[in-house]
Amino acid sequence: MRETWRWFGEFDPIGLNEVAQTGAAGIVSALHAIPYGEVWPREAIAARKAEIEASDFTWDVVESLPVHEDIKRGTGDIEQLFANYRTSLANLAAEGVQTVCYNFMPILDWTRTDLAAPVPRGGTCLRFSAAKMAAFEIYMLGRDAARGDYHPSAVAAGTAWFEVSTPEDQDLLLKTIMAGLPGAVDRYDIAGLKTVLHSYAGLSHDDLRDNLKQFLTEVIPTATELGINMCIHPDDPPRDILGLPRIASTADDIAWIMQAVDTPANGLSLCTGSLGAHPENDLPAIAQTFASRIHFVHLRNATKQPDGSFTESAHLEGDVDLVAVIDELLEAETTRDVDLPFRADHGHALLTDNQRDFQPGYTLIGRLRGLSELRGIIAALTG
Ligand code: DNO
Repeated sequence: MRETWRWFGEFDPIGLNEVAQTGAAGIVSALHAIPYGEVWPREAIAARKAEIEASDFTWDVVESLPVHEDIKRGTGDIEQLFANYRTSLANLAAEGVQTVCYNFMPILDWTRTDLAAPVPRGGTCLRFSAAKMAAFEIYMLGRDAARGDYHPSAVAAGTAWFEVSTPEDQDLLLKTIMAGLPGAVDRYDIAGLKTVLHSYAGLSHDDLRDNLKQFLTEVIPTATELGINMCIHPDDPPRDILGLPRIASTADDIAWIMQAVDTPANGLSLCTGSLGAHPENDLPAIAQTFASRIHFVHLRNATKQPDGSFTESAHLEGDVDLVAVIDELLEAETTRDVDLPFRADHGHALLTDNQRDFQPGYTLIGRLRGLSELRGIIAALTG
C-alpha cells in the first residue's frame, strides 16, 4: 500500500519539509482556494504539482474535487457545472493526477461537535456528541423535528447542555460544526444555515440518489476516457443530520452507488473512520465486498457509544479492526495488481501539536503516530 499524507497547500501550517520526515511517499491535495463549481485551470494544477514534486513527493490523489450544491440539489445551471467538472478532470489528467475523491453530503462535509476532546493520558481528539448535535438542531436552529432524529437520551442530555450553555459555548459549537469545510467555502452563521437548509426543503433520499446518479452519468464516462478513477467519500457521520438526507453511509448505500454506474472509474474512498461510526457497518466485510472498486483508503478508528456519539480513538484502539481491513486491502491489491494509496486519516493532537496551528484533525505528530502504527501492520502482514 502506498503511504500518502494529506496536505492543504497554502492553507496548511505544516510544511512539505516536515511531511518529508514522516516517511510518506505521496501527497493528497486539492486546490482549496477555488470556489466550488469553478474549473481548476491546468496552470494552477501544474503549479501545485511542481510544488509537491520539488519536495520529492508525487501528487497521488485529489481530495477533493468538490461537487457544487446545485448538483446535489438538482437546481440551477447544472449543465455548466457538469461541464466545468469534466474540464477540471481533463486538466488533472493532463497533469497526470488520476485519482479523484469527492463527497455527496449536502451542505456540510465531516461534522464534529468537539475539536479538542480530552484523551485519557494527554492530548486531544475529535468527537461527535449526539447530545450536542441534538441541542444544536433543536434549540439553536429551532428544528423541532430533530427531537425524533436522535436517541432520547441524547435529546435529554442535549437539553441539559443547552440549558446551562453560555452564548460563547453556543458560538463555539456552531464554529466546530462548520470546521469540516476546508478552503474557500461559505461557513454559515445560524441565519445563513437556516436559509441554505430551506433551499433543500423536501429533498428526499431518493431525490439525492437521483441527483448523484445524474452526476455520475455525466462525469464517469469522461473519467473513464481520461484514465481517472473517481472515488466517493462516505458520509461523516454516517447518518442524516440537520434533516438532510445522506446516501453514502452503509454497505447498502455503497452497493447502490457502485451499480448506479457500474464501471471501475465509479469507485469508493474506503474511510474506515466515517463508516466505522455506524453500528451496522462491518468494515472488513465492506473492504472485501467492494475490493474491486476501492481506489483510495482513509485509515482511522472510532469508538461508538449507544446514544449515537463517537470519539476518534487512536488508530489501533477503536471499534474497527484495522488489521483485518488492511488484510483485505492487501488481498485486493494482489488480485488487481495495484498499489492502493492510503493515508492515516486524522490524528490526535499530541505533545507539541497543540502549540501550533493545524487544520482540525490534521496534526503532525498525531498523524505520524497513526501512520507509524499502520506502517507496522502492513509490514507485518506483507512479511
Ligand atoms: C475529513 C475528510 C473529508 C473528505 C471529504 C472528501 O477529514 O476525510 O473532509 O476530505 O469528505 O470529499
